[in-house]
Amino acid sequence: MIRSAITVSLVEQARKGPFVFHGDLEAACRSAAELGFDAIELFAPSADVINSLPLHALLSQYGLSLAAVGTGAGMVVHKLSLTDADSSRRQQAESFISQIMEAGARYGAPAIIGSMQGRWDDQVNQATATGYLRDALQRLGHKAQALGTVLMYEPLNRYETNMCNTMKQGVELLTPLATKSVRLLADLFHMNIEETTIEGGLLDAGSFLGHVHFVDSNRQAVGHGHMNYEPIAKALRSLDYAGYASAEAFPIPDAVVTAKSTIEGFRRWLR
Ligand code: LER
Ligand code: MN
Repeated sequence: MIRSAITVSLVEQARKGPFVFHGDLEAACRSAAELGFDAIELFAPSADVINSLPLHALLSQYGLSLAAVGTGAGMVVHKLSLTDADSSRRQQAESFISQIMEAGARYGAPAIIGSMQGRWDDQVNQATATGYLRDALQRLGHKAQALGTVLMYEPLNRYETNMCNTMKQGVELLTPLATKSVRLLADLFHMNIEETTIEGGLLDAGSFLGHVHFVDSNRQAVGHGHMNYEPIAKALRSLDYAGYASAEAFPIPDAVVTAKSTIEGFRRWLR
């Protein structure tokens, strides 16, 4: 069974980012629970912040799970990436992710690597950057396994990375790893830009598929753009996908409308 989740950001620098709820964790949990979501996905400034939150109490009070924890603050706030030319910056990036992984694992939640994959450029060529990324994913994947969790790797559209843009490239990146604990995150917004068909991309991900960012073509809530969900739902069913469909959407016109449209879309297409 697919479970529903909705994003909450506590990162001041990501106020304008594609997260449904911003700033107030308790209000977000209350709304998510009232609307019937199974879980929240948390975007926090650091592991220390996650560890200082009354997360356990809020999740149990509102009957929610933690679907995943994002690591993008490492990039947004500190400009860290796993493919930086400077080895000490790469190390800092990996340690930032590692700590968020530990914080999430306390709640059974995997960490997500999206923007922290960085990009190749004049200073680090494609092969070198791919090697840096693969080595880091391998170490982090082993760590995830030791923590009893997995790590989600997210291909992004071409305007956000040049590492992996499609699910097929993601599979090629992950297949040589000695760990099976790194999975793919399929974000429908990025896939709408990069894949020949979104359902084809999901089938390419196949057994690597671990998490879905459930959103419309314009990064608004499901139903607010021109995405065709019927073949997407069919592809997810054919994969027996049983992870989260998490709303990573702009709160347009506001968080409550976005959350309501998402849960309606979730019930229509994925339940
Ligand atoms: C991260 O999940 C992602 O999809 C990024 O594009 C957000 O900016
Ligand atoms: Mn995403």
